[in-house]
Parts: sequence; C-alpha cells; structure tokens
Amino acid sequence: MDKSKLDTGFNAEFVVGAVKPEQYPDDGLPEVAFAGRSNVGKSSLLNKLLNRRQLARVSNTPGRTRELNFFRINQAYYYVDLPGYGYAKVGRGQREVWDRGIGLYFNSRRDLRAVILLLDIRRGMTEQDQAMLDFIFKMGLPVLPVLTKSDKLNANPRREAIKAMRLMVAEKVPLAVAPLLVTSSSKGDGILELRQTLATLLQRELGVGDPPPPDPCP
Ligand SMILES: Nc1nc2c(ncn2[C@@H]2O[C@H](COP(=O)(O)OP(=O)(O)O)[C@@H](O)[C@H]2O)c(=O)[nH]1
Ligand SMILES: [Mg+2]
Repeated sequence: MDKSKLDTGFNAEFVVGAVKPEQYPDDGLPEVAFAGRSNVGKSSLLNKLLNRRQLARVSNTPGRTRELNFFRINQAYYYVDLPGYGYAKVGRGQREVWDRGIGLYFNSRRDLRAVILLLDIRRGMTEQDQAMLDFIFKMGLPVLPVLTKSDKLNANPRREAIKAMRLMVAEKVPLAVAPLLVTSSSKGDGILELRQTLATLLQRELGVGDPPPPDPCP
C-alpha cells in the first residue's frame, strides 16, 4: 500500500514540464492551476498539500523557468504549477503574465476549472496579481485566494495583514469560491483547511475526488 495515499488520500505523479501547448497533457482530465509571483511559495505549498517532500521543486533563487508543471492527482485531475511572475518593471503587469506563457495556457486550455491564487502575506496584491485576476475573470473561472508564509509575521502584524487582505479580496475578488485561506508551508498552518477547501471545490467544480477529510479537531 502506498503510504502517501494512506496519509492524505493523494496519489500524485509529475507528468510533464511543458513550455508550449503541444506539450500539455491531452487525456482530457480537468485541471486546477496554482498561480503566483516567483518565490511566493507555490512549490512548497504544493509539496505540503500533497505530502511529498520534493515533488514540486523548491528553489531559493527566483526561477526564470517558463515551464508549466502538470501533476496528475489520483489519476482523476491535474494540478498545474504555473510559471512564477513578478520580475517585470511596474506597468507591465498584463504583458508579463502573458509573456510567462500563462496567457497562452489560459486561452488554449478548455479543461481548466479553477485557479488557486497565492499571495505572500507580507506583500499583498501586486500589479501582476491583478493582471492574473483579469485573466481569471475573463475565463469566468472560480478563484481561491490563499495567503502564504504566514509564519514570516508575528501575531499582531499577521492579524493586521490578514484583515487588510480580507478587505482587498472582498473588493477585488468577487468570484472567490471560499474565504481567504492563511497558510504556512514551513509550520503546516492552514494546510488541512486548504485540503478540505480544495476537496469541496473539486467535488463541486470537477465532480471528482472523495468527500473532504473529516475535521481532526472539531
Ligand atoms: N518561512 C517560510 N518560507 C517559505 C514558505 N514557503 C516557502 N518558503 C520559502 O520561500 C522560498 C520560495 O519557495 P518556493 O516554494 O520555491 O516558491 P515558488 O517560487 O513560488 O515556487 C524558498 O526559500 C522556501 O523555502 C513558508 O510557508 N514559510
Ligand atoms: Mg516553484
């Protein structure tokens, strides 16, 4: 028996790192994309979520990679790790997100059902995040906003940041499928909540997956 499956209910396999649409998988399974600035903690969160130490590569140096990494989960759906953005000059938000290959993916992908937008708790929403949201809105896709690296702030500034981001999300992300989630991949905070929210989202949007795991501390 696969132990990782026992622990989280996930069977995750890396399928392809694609730079152009011809390389995307074509088995028609539904997809959920993970988007965010370079270094926001996307790979770390995917690993933590899937309970795998190094499935998605974690790097200390902001990656220049334009690959879209496709992970097949339980042979039922894909998590897609989109290229990180955020290194372009101010004023190039839309253009940069497009240049990173993300616009092309959004325009050509019919099986994309939802986007998880990761935001660093210390940075809030940037111009490129706004551009990303524009793509998501144009596609009419549900979006799940998630704050990362909550351990980087002490209790008081953390509370303030979360409050500010809740207001921001209420104003700018009307299509949000769930309240803003607050996570730390290092400490594990918010990961169970994220798994439960995703399980609900997957069932509702994709009609796949098992019911969400029971809350361990009711
Ligand atoms: N303190 C802290 N560091 C994190 C967290 N998540 C990621 N990092 C660090 O942030 C850096 C970028 O993480 P990575 O997952 O590669 O980000 P990505 O570029 O968005 O995929 C790495 O040095 C990680 O160890 C977190 O929750 N807390
Ligand atoms: Mg990464």
